[in-house]
This record gives sequence, structure tokens and C-alpha cells, in this order.
Amino acid sequence: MPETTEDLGSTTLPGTALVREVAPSGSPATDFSVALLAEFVSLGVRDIVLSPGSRSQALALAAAEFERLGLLRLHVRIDERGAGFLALGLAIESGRPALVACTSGTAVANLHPAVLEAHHSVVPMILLTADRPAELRGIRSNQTTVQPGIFAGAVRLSEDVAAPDGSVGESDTAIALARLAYATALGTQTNNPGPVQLNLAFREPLSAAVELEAVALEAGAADAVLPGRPDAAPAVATGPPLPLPPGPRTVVVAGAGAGPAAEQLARLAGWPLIAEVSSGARFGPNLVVAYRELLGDADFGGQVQRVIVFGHPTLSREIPALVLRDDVETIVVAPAGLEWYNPGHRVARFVRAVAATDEAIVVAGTREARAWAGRWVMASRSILAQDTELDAPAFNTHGLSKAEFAAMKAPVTRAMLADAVWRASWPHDRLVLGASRLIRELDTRVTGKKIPVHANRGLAGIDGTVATALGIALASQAGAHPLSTGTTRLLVGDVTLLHDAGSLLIAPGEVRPRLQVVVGNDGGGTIFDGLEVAATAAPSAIDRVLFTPQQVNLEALATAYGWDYARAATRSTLESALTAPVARPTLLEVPLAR
Ligand SMILES: Cc1ncc(C[n+]2csc(CCOP(=O)(O)OP(=O)(O)O)c2C)c(N)n1
Ligand SMILES: [Mg+2]
Repeated sequence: MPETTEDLGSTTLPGTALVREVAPSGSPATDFSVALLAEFVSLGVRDIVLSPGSRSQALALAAAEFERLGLLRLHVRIDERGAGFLALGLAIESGRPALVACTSGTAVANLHPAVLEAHHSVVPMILLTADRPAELRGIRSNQTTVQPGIFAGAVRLSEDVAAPDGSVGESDTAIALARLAYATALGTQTNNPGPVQLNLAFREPLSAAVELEAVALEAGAADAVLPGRPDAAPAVATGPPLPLPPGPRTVVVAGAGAGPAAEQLARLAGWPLIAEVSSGARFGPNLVVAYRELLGDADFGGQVQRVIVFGHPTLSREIPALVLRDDVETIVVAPAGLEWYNPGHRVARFVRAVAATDEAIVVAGTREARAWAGRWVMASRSILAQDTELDAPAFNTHGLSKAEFAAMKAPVTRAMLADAVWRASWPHDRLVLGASRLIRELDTRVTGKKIPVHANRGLAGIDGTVATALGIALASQAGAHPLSTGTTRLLVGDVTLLHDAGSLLIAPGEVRPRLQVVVGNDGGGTIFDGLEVAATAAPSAIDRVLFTPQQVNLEALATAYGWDYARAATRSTLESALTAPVARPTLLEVPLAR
């Protein structure tokens, strides 16, 4: 998430309405929905993701009015599972919670995967789940289940809100609820951002025609309310940082979501930096790419006495093994969230922030200290240099030698794909990585580069990945900011793409962002080929129940959903496909050997 903070409450004044109904609607459901959305907008919400349904119609029609006035960006998705992940992606990129509104029944349950990911990765999200009023519950009324509490411990708040009936003060109730939901989602008091649920009962008439007009806004002021690319993040209190003296031989580990603080500490204190590819810290002079090899080496990993962990490491077995060692002291740093990374319950300290002491910074400049980080960095470089696939010949159509020509025609390997996607990504782009093999391929090999990378590592699901990337693309490309001109690339396996194929559906009227979905197609889930059991179980059984072969025609799939399609089977076609401008949602299929 972006780092800067802003006073999120500053636009909220009691009685300051952003909109007013041109004429009374006659529907308490509509009036309540308008008051609720108006307050969310005034607090700083910019996006609402909506799925169709009857019970939620008041929210839906009000949202369409807010969109018409330029006060909200409305995203309509028929599948609530994708809608939830779209909201997740919007929030990851913008730092602001997006609203997700849906009808009652199974619609609500379909939000659960995204809610769990948001919960575990501490991303704000506000669910507006429509429900039957009290008198229609528990009597086998159509499309009615128990919605309050349905997300159990994954939401920070679950309010069951009685159906509005037009009583005096209902809009104040709506305003108070919006404030509570917004502050709770951002974790302002708790340091624990995450999903919240407002379960909103609605009674007939479920809505009425509504027309809104902006008030208290000068002409053009809506632009100020709904800026382009959001560049502000919620405030997360950290308290005073734990001072870190020079101390023992230390490495810094940056897992998913660690952010640049990990790199800064490693650089200032002169410690080797082990930064996973989606850590947001994979850059800088102390980066150690070949950490798996080195952690297993007595001269490197064996020498470590202290580990400072930022974020959530998930991509290797070597990191938890390091923390589990008796002779290693671990300090875990997390500015937000209540659940701490703690393999084997061996972590010594949990803190919100750390800072190298002045002494540590001075010591970092000494010859001995420089040698510690330097040795790691040099050893990592020489391990990578042994990788024959690394140095791809520059793409040059003139004067190719025979060997170079052959290399350009060579089939694409996973390593080649990982390198090419990394090379094609720049700071104004976004790179999103699905779970499974390809993220690990990047993690083992790509060198430092300060680019925005995201992966859903809260639960490392293969679900909702296309929708998450669409959310990140939409939020990053909104507005006229120079940084909003980039392309979002999603790198996924074939099974991961097919799991979320429904999210390829972008209806007419919806924004179609510059998203290139790059699919490494090896015909199934080849990550399981690496499991120990694959060496002992019958290959046919492994194929059937773990690999799960698929032969979907991805070109037909892309075309059916109106996406551009390209296929790159050789290095040269891959290079051109990744450097060509992406104007629309595009699917790039890259065949890979199993
Ligand atoms: C929702 C969910 N279901 C199942 C899994 C288990 N899982 C992890 S990777 C994987 C297969 C992924 O295959 P693919 O996307 O083709 O990537 P590959 O390993 O082939 O590179 C599965 C089923 C998961 N992580 N999330
Ligand atoms: Mg696969």
C-alpha cells in the first residue's frame, strides 16, 4: 500500500451533504441508501463494486446516481466472487476501501474468498449485503439465510441493520454506520485494517426512482472529490520504532507486503536483504537473490545470528527453517494486523516498526560490516551467473548470429518467461503474480528493480486472481496522473486463469483497463509434480487428482469474452508481445513444457 497519510476525516462535517434528492423518493430504502453512500463518499470512498439483485436495488440505483454525478466509480460484475476480488484489487492499489454491494442469499457467501484474503492480508473492504427484514427471516422465505456473522472471524465488524421505515433520524443512522464501517475497515483505532460487513435489511418498496443533484460543490468540484489516481493511504499508527543496535550478524527478510522499509533498514545497517518478489522491497544494493542456496550454506546461512522479518514470507521453506533455529533470534516487524508471523512460535519479539541506531549506521560503514553484506551479494551474483539461461541476447533483428537466431526461435521456458515479464515491467506499470510455480520462478531469479508487484499471499489462493488484477489495473489507471499511464500485467498459470475465467466478463459500459494477462500454459497444475508424493504415487493418479489436465482453447475463451488474444511460443514472439503497447484487456498465451 502507498505510504503517505492524509486526514481522512477532514471532509466530514455533520450536516454537510454532498448530494440531495431532487424530489423525495418515497422509499425509505432509497433514502437510507443515498444517505449511506453520500457519507462514504464524503469520508473518502471512491469505488463501489456492485452485483445485480432485487433486494439490493436501492443501493444499486443510488450508486448509479452517484456515478452519474462523478462522485463514485461504479463497477458492475455479475459474479459476487469476482466482485469481491475486484474490490480487493481496488483497495490494494488505492489504499482506500471499496464498497461491495450485493443481494441476499448465496450472493453474500460468494464474497467469502475475497473477504478471507482481505482479512489475512489486512486490506480494507466494506461489504453492503442486502437482506430480508426481520419478519421474513427464519420462515423459509425465498433467498434468505443467516447473513449476520456469516463471515465469522474474518470481518472486523458485522452490523445487522434493521430495515429503514422512514422514521425521523434514519439518515443520521446511515451516516453513523458509514463512519463506523469506514474507520473500522481502515483500522484507525485498532491497527487492524480489514473487511467489515453492513448487513442491510430492506423492506418493500425496495426502491423508488431517484434523482440526485450535487450540493455544496462548486462546478468542477466533483473532480476534487473524485480525483484521478488515488495517491493517499490510510493512516496506520506505528508508535516509536524499536531501536536496533549493530548487534549480531543479521539478515533482513522481506515477505509479501513488506514495503520499502525493509530495504531501507538493510541498506542503512549494512545487512543482507532477502526480499521476496512481491515484497515491495526487491531492490537496492544489499539484495540477495539466490537466498535459498545461501541460507543452506554453512558459510552464509550458518553464520546468521539474527533475522528481522518484514511482511509475510511464503515462497520458500528456507525462511521458516531459519527462524526455527535455536541459534537465531528473530524480530518480526508489522505496522498493522493482529496475527503475527511466528513459525514454530520461535519469534523473540514482535514490533510495529524498527530503526537502525546511529551506532548501527556508523558500524555499517566499517570494513568488517561491509564484508558481511558484500559476501552475500557477491555469492548470490555468482550463483545466478552460473545460470546459463540468464543472459538473453538483446532483441535485435539485424545481424543476428546463427546462435542468436536459434536462441530467438527457442521455445519459451519458465525461466525465460519470468525474466521477460520482469524486464517488461516499469515503475509506472503494475505486476500481479498468481499463486503457484511462476511466482516462485521469479523469486528464484529476478534481480533488483523498484517496481510495484502484488500477489495475493494472504491465503495464496488461485481464486480471484484475474479480478484482483483488474481491480489493481482500474485503480492505477484512473485519472490523468502520469503514473496512471502504465500497463498492468498479470502472470498466472493456466489452472489459475481458468479458476477465475468468469472475471474475464467485462460488460458493455464498464471500463476496460490496460491489462495483459500472461498465461503460462503447461496443461494443468504442474506445481504438484514437485511434491514428494509425485515420486511414489501412480502417475495416472497424480495426473487425475493433482495435476488436473486441461485442454481449454484459450484463444476461443479470450475471444468469447471479447479480449484480444496473442500467443508466444518463442523468445522473439514473447519479447515483442511483452513490449507491444497494451490498449485493451489482452490475453497472452505462452505454451510451456510440463
Ligand atoms: C482456491 C485454491 N484452490 C486450490 C489451491 C491449490 N493449488 C495451488 S497451485 C494449484 C494449481 C495451479 O496450477 P497453474 O495455475 O496451472 O500453475 P502451475 O503450477 O501449473 O504453474 C492449485 C490447485 C489453491 N492455492 N487455491
Ligand atoms: Mg499450469
